[in-house]
Amino acid sequence: NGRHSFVLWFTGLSASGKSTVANAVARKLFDQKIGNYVLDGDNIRHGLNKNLGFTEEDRKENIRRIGEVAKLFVDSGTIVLTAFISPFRADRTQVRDLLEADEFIEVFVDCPIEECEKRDPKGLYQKARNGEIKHFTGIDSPYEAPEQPELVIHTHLHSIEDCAEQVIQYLREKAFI
Ligand code: GGZ
Repeated sequence: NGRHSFVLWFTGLSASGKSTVANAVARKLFDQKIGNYVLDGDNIRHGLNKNLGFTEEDRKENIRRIGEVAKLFVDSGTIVLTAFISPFRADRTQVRDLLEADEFIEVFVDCPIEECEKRDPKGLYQKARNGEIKHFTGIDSPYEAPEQPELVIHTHLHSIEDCAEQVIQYLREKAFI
């Protein structure tokens, strides 16, 4: 496609649905023959960022590197979707500032922590509650919700399919796709 590429930056708590919605959006884009790539813990934290943990400093560095990688994707003309907690406002702003104004779309996956904790697909919330994991986001490490996200989606109120469609609708309305 001849259009400009951009970053869809999903942010939210662990188990809020970031990766799942990002991958559903990616599939919808592919169905329209729009090339894209999803960056998430599987391909970043296990590779490029495998030397980083979950201290504030490491998370900051995690997001900084992901921002730089996302920028490379945009420069190459590929739409990139990122799915990281990215709990600190300042770090997300830093990525926003790295890109042009129309290249960064912040998507807040706003799911109450009670619901995330109920889902607990990897048992991490339970471990955090037991003190087996320290600095867990939402338990003993902060999550700073976006103040002006381009888009807010609610995975506790709508299906993954509907959430993904809301993102696609936004992209169409704003002529991103
Ligand atoms: C938060 C943690 C932690 C701690 C391990 N706090 O549900 P998940 O498993 O698959 O998603 C979480 C993931 C968070 O990595 P990010 O790179 O997205 O975090 S950040 O943007 O803050 O750098 C969770 C797992 O890693 N995990 N320990 N202490 N999440």
